[in-house]
Amino acid sequence: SASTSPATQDLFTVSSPNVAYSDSEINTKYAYRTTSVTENGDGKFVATPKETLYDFKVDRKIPKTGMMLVGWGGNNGTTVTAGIIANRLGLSWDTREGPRAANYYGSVVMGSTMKLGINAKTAEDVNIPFHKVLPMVHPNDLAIGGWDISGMNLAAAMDRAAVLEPTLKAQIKKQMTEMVPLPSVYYPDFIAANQEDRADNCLSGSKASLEHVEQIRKDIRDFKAKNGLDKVIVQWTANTERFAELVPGVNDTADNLMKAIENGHEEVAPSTIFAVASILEGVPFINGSPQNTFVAGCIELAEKHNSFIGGDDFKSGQTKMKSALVDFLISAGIKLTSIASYNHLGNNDGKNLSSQKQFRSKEISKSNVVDDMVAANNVLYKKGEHPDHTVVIKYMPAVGDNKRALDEYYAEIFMGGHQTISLFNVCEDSLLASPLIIDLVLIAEMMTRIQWKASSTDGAATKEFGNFHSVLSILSYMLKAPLTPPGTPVVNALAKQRGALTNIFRACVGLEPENDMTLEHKLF
Ligand code: NAI
Ligand code: DG6
Repeated sequence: SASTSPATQDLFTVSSPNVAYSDSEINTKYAYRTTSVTENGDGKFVATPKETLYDFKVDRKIPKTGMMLVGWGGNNGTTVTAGIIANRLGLSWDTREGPRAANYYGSVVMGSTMKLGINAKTAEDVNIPFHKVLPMVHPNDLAIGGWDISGMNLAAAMDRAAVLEPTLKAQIKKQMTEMVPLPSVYYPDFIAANQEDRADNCLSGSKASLEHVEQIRKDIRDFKAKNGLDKVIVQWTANTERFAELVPGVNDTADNLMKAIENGHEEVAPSTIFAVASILEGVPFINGSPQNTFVAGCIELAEKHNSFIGGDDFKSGQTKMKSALVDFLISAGIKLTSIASYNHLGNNDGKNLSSQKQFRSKEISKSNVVDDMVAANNVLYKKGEHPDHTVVIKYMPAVGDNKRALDEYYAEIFMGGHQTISLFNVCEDSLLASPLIIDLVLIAEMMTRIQWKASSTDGAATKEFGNFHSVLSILSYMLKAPLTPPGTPVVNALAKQRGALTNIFRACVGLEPENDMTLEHKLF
C-alpha cells in the first residue's frame, strides 16, 4: 500500500552484480539480446546475435495515485468504481447462486502470476503475483473521480447500468451516491444522436475551445489537490465517437492542433480535448474507445511534452479470444481463410453503436486485429493475401450488458480439408472491461517511474536517463487497436503482447526474459 516502505514491500530481491537497490531506487544493468538479419541478395539471410546494454532505474516509492475516468457514469465507469470500493471494503454479498466476494479476476496485474525462477532445492517453478514484480500501486488505494455528460450520481448510474447484484449495490450505495461526475465536454456531432437525452451535465459550448482544455486541466489539478495525490491517470471510457476527419493544417501537427482548438474547429473531438488537457498537465491519458483521438498532432504534442498516451479500445471478450485463437491457428500452420464475427448487445454502448458513424469506428478497431499474425506467416499467405473478415454489431436491448459474441473461424487444413470453429461467447461486457481499466492505470503509472539510458559500460556516449517513448505500446495486451510510436510495428498477437509486458518488467529488475526451454529438465 502507499504507506509501505520500499524495504518491506518487496516479495523478492535479485542477487546479481547487475542489480543494486537503494531506499529510493532499483538500478539495473541489462543486456538486451536480439538477432540482426541481413539479406544476401540471393534470397538468403545472415542472422547475427546482437547485444545492447541498457541501464534501467525504477523509482521504488509507490505514489498516491488517482484515476479520473471520462464517462464515469457509464457501465464501465460505475462497475469499475463499485468493484474497487467493494475490494477496498472486503465485501461479500448473496446471489441466487450463493455468496460471492470481491476480487480482481480478469486483471492481469492483480489476477495472474509470473514465473520468478526455479526453486534451488526442489527444482519446482516459483511463481509470484504479477503485481509483486515491480513496486506497483494497489487498486484499493486509487482515488477515483471523473467526468460525464450525464450528471447522475454514481449510485443511480450504477442502477441504470444494470450490471451488479442488488445485494452488493445496497452495501456501497452511500459511497456511490456521494460520487458525482464533473460536467464534461459535449460536441453532439461526435456521438450518436440517441445519446442526447442523457447530456444534462455539459460545459457550455458545442465545439472545441481553449476554455474547455483549461477547465479539464483545472479539474485534474483540483482532484489532485483535494485528494493529496502524487499522480493522476486519465482514461476515456466514454461513448465511442465517430472518427475525426484528418485535415492538413488542422490536426496534423501539434501547433496546428492547438490552433484548431483555439479556432473552434469542428473536427476536434471531445476525446482529443481530454487528451490535450492531460498531455499539457503531464498526466498519462489512455483511450479505451476506438475513435482516432490520437490524431498526428496529438501524438506530436505528447512527444513534445514528454507525456504518456496509450490506446485504443479495450480488448475484452470477443477480440481477446480472437487475438489468442488466430495466433494459435496460424502458428500451428493452419490456414485461416475467413472470420465472421457477430455481436449483439443491449447496453448504452450498443445503443450508441447502432448509429453508423460510431459503428464504423468500432468496426475498424475490431477488424485490424489479425493483420500482424497473417503478415508474419509467409508460408501460408502470399504478400497482401488476407483471410476474409467481417464484423457485425446489433443493438438488442433485452440482453443488456451481457453481450453475445458469435464467431465462425473457417480454415484450410491438410490436403484440402477444412476446420470450422464456432464460438458462442457470452461477454458480460463491463465486468470484462473493468479489470482492464485497472490494469491500464496501474501499468501506465508504473511506466512513469521507469527510466532508461544507454549503458555507460558499453562505450556509448553516456546519455541522461529518460522515459520510455510517449506512446505506451506496452499497454497493447489490454487494447484492440494498439497505438505504437509512429513508424513502429503493431503487435496484436496476445501471447507476444503478454511477453513484451512481462519481459520488460523482468528486465527492470535484471531478470532474463521468460523462456520455456526448461533445459534443466531435458538434458540429463
Ligand atoms: P456507456 O455508454 O455505458 O458509458 C459511456 C458514458 O460516457 C456514458 O455515461 C455517457 O454519458 C458518457 N459520455 C459520452 N460522451 C461523453 C463525454 N464527451 N464526456 C464525458 N462523458 C461522456 O458505455 P460503456 O459500456 O461504459 O463503454 C464505454 C466505452 O468503452 C465505449 O466507447 C465502448 O465502446 C468502450 N468499450 C467497452 C468495452 C466493454 O467491454 N464494456 C470494451 C471495449 C471498449
Ligand atoms: C460490440 O462489440 C460492442 C463493443 O463495444 C464491445 O463490447 C467491446 O468493444 C468489446 O469488444 P471485444 O471484441 O473486446 O469483446
